Amino acid sequence: MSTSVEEIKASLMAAISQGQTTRGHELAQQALTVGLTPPQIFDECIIPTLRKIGDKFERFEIFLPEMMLAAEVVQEINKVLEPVLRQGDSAVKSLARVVIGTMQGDIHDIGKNLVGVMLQVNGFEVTDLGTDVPVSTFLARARDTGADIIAMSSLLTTSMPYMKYLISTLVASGEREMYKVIVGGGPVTREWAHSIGADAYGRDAAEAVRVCKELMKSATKTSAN
Ligand code: B1M
Repeated sequence: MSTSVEEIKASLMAAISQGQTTRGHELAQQALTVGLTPPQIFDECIIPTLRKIGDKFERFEIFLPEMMLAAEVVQEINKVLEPVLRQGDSAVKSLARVVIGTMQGDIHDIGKNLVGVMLQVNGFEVTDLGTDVPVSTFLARARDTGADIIAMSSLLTTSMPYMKYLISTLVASGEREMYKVIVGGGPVTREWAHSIGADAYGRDAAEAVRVCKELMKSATKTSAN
């Protein structure tokens, strides 16, 4: 990879850390021009930088306003990346219907949005419920839309128990078999997913797409048997 690509990546990471929104927008455009793809920009620039910012926040080296500014830069960068991601949008939306959202009490949406867009691009019909979504809303919208998959994201450990609550509510109402359930987000692990009875876990957006495709294949096989 040429130096200029590395320079653009480094500058983009610095723009996020320093809360420079306009510069972030320009550098995202430059990154695309030199051939970086939106997933590469997320994986190699945005995610590692936000992780570092989170670590600094935890060590009280930076405070909430700085974390908010960094998130604003990423939202701006996303305005450049999302249309490019969507250029590959599958014309046929036939794989399955998904409702996705961030759990109650949690307003983190950068990762959830990325997962939602990647699912759409790969042929899923996605209803994005946004953030701070109560379990009752998740269930009502899953029923209304005839969803096949309920996709839950948590970035806060305090919002994770709502994932468990949603699944136990499905069990209690006799609806558990009607939906495949996938969970993900920073503090969520494969072990947690298993322990609450979810069908699947996605470590990142790419894995979420792969796993949702597998879930739908196994659902077809089961219903055919
Ligand atoms: Co918040 N925050 N934050 N924050 N924030 C974290 C999550 C934290 C880990 C930082 C830290 O202390 N190290 C910490 C949580 C600690 C904990 O719960 N144990 C934290 C905290 C404490 C808070 C506040 C409580 C701070 C305060 O007010 N004192 C507050 C809570 C607000 C609330 O939700 N009620 C808060 C607020 C904010 C901002 C508003 C400033 C902003 C969010 C802006 C926004 O999202 N619109 C923010 C940010 C930016 C972060 C960090 C720095 C970055 C998160 C992010 O977007 N990452 C974060 C630090 C960190 O994550 N290490 C932190 C990039 C994103 C692409 O990754 O979301 O993990 P992620 O998504 C990935 C995968 O996880 C996966 O795919 C994505 C792509 O690879 N994935 C799924 C996600 N969902 C999935 C679903 C799937 C499958 C895969 O299937 C359904």
